[in-house]
Amino acid sequence: MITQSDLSPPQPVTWCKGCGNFGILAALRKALVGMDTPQHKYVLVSGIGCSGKVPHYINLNSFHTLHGRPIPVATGIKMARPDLKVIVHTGDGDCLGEGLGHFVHAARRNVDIAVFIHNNGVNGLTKGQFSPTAPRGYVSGTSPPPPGAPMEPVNPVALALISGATYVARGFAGHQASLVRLMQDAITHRGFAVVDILQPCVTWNRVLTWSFYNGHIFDIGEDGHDPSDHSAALRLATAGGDRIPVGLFYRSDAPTLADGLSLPESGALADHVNDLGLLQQVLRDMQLE
Ligand SMILES: Cc1ncc(C[n+]2csc(CCOP(=O)(O)OP(=O)(O)O)c2C)c(N)n1
Ligand code: SF4
Ligand SMILES: [Mg+2]
Repeated sequence: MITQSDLSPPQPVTWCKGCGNFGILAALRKALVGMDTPQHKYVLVSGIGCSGKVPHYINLNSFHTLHGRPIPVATGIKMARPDLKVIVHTGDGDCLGEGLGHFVHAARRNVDIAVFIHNNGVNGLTKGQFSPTAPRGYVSGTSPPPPGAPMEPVNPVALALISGATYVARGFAGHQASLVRLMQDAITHRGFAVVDILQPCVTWNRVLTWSFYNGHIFDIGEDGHDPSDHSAALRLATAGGDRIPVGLFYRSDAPTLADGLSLPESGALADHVNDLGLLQQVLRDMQLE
């Protein structure tokens, strides 16, 4: 229903040559082109970071929000307009640093949105400081040696699983076919869907590179993992070791946040007619006018 040219944006892409974000954007475009939903039914929400620029590079209804805040904004959009498919593009710093509390609570509430984490182990836009997913010992401007980053990283897949997310996957920016499939599944899933996307930052991260990932990742589907088994998913996510599992870890059906809320008597927010007189009265009461 959507064509590639429908999605072409007016702005030129300014990511560094070779950045993993290109793979994520290409996969998103293919995912949307391969689905039945019309273009006007999608809303993209992003935070601040290199990852946050996705809405500028694809022609969709979009909201480029504040650092750490795309998930609450996406939650509001979904509550007001449940007919829309809401997709969040967020960085590892954005989602798991400043926005970590929002991530956990949205998962626990099973908000019906898809969250795609551009996981590059650094705060790319602000010049490569170590992020919450940087490995222990990672050396950067803000984590000099010794010891480099002095703590264990956040594990987005394990965190999503224990927080209550009902679709949890990990993809790789370099594996287009499987990333497209995971994105489509996450978008169609009813509930909080997370895809942790491994994304090389070629400018700042000299550890988590294309060749590192190509040499370490393996597909858990091919190893016979059962995505309905929550304990097995958590064991896989926390196994450690040299090999990095990618694919669908877990999927289940559960009531979403909207299922637990009844509409107010006044009806859905999106159907309200704005009463400017009332707004002016509020401003007057607050002595802002
Ligand atoms: C409220 C707020 N805090 C901090 C910043 C500074 N800031 C901008 S982008 C960024 C980090 C981006 O890292 P990440 O989310 O991993 O995105 P990437 O650039 O790596 O895609 C920070 C700390 C900001 N703009 N606003
Ligand atoms: S700084 Fe890193 S994440 Fe940002 S565009 Fe460049 S390569 Fe990509
Ligand atoms: Mg980052």
